[in-house]
Amino acid sequence: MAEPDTIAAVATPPGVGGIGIVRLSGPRVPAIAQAVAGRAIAPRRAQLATFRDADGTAIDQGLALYFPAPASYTGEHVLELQGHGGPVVMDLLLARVVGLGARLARPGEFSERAFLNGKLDLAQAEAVADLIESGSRAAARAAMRSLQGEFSTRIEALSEALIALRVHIEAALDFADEDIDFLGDETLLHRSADLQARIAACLTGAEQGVLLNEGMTVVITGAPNVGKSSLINCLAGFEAAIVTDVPGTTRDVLRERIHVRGLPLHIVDTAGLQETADVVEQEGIRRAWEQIERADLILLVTDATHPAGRAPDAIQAQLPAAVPVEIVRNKIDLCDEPPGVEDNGATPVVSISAKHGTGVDLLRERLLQRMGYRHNEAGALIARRRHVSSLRQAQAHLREAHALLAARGDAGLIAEALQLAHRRLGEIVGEFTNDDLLGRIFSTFCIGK
Ligand SMILES: Nc1nc2c(ncn2[C@@H]2O[C@H](COP(=O)(O)OP(=O)(O)O)[C@@H](O)[C@H]2O)c(=O)[nH]1
Ligand SMILES: [Mg+2]
Repeated sequence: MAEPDTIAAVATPPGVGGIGIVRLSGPRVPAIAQAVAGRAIAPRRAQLATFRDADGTAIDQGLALYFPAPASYTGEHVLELQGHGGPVVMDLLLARVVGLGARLARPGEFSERAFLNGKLDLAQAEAVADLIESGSRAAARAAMRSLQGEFSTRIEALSEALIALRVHIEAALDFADEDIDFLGDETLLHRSADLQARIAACLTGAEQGVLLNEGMTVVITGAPNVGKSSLINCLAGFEAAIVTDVPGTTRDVLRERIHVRGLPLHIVDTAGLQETADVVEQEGIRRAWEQIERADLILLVTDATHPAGRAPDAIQAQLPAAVPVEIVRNKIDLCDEPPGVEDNGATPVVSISAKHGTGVDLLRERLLQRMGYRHNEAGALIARRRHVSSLRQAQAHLREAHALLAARGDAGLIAEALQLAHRRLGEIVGEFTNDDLLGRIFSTFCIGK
């Protein structure tokens, strides 16, 4: 393999700050350090240095930190030049190291190298990005646990149990001619059942992790003037949307990211659904339908002062069957009703007043319940849709293997199903992953990470 090139990036966010860091990784690091600082930098010690341009002019004065391979984040020689955090200084310093043979790093390239050099597995590398981007304390803590390897350890334990089972089944294949009934062993069925239960538990955990990571999308819909925009304002805690008593005020789609007990939620306000001749409003309603199709949950707002709740039935009949709906009876202050939840069979109804904030806590609780979120934050791990999908596929293969085993099916087919399940688990930690997927994962990271 060709020697890897040396990459460089500004690792601190763009803009002005007390400190700005140019980070490098690769074989040329010692030579570049020597040229920029005018002397060799001792490993793992902060050293004050003047960073100089090619003609000897001082660019900045700061700290140089050198981590020789393999004891570094990427596993290669790593250098951090910590200067003053101004965009011009950082640009000059970056241009200088590029002049010395480094090239600009792609997003996530440092972490990609850490993964390729075995410093982190794929789930941990993803947790690095999730930690940086975490939008809540709960998500940050969960990402940290995944980064420390808790999620990967669970996956690896599952893989090992799978391998043990495979070894046993494959022995049955090898000794097929002899009179030993390998597959008739009852413990095999127990082990496979146990494995299924463990994958199911891991899947539940991962689904929770995705919720923590990405949240769910809640779309507010209903007839005009029922208080949809008042509701998004109330949940967001500020005047995000314009509220008037003119029907058809909201024409565009408005999105707010909010937190309910540390869980991210994307709340979407939309134009009221009604027949209209106004072309702008028509477009708003078309967009509202687009959002409704993509929602994880629909809040159908109705006006409590209207006897029939202002035609929610007509709207409800048109909503996609696959998306769960919660009816929000708003404006209860006008009919002197108390807030409350009715959840008996059909679509649940929450009665609130968005204008006065009454009953909104009840609604928040409902949202958490609807997300299927359990309050066991202490054990939560961060996860991505990719992990959930791999776990589901592994589960399906395992189920197939179990059914074959129970039916004393063909050992070759059982072994194959187990092998496929094993591969799916391996994808999570990056044991079997193609370059395309790696490229897609790391390209979403920030530059310098
Ligand atoms: N009394 C009362 N008025 C409300 C309530 N919620 C909204 N409104 C009023 O109803 C009108 C329409 O509200 P808006 O949020 O713009 O409704 P939208 O068209 O569904 O977005 C405004 O005049 C609001 O002040 C409520 O809970 N109680
Ligand atoms: Mg509105």
